[in-house]
Amino acid sequence: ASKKDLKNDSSRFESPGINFIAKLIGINDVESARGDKMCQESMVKLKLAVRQSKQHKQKIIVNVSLDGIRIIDTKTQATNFTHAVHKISFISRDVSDSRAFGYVYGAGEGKHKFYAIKTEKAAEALVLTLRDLFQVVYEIKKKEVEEAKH
Ligand code: I3P
Repeated sequence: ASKKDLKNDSSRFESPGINFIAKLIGINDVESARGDKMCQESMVKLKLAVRQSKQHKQKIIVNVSLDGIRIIDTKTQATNFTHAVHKISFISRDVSDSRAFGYVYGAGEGKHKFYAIKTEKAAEALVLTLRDLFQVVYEIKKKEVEEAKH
């Protein structure tokens, strides 16, 4: 299939979605919904905190589906977080670490949280998958609006 076909194919995001092996670096309150500098600063802070704790990072599965991002604990298989696509406001690459990325989630009442994640392989694969998911969700919404007009 061509790249374009894949982009518009929502079936890969249908249940159970796509899984990535990763670790949770940490979660931090941030002041706004977006911003590269804000996310990079938060990433550095969280990495320092987890290193100083001398604990292993929590092993997680990052599940990507039409429901959004699910963070699942590898050991217990419990879902720790489900973050709907429309509440994810920003995706941030880590400029100094190809295996790390983060995203900002709108936690309600104007609160924003940054989730910092270390992936087993290059984070770019997960970032690109998320970009495709956002596109697919946008196209589904657009189609629904158009169909409602007829
Ligand atoms: C580990 C090493 C790994 C790291 C792991 C560290 O330290 O830095 O690369 O995993 O983190 O403990 P050491 O070399 O001293 O054993 P990641 O690359 O996935 O971060 P962890 O303990 O949080 O799993």
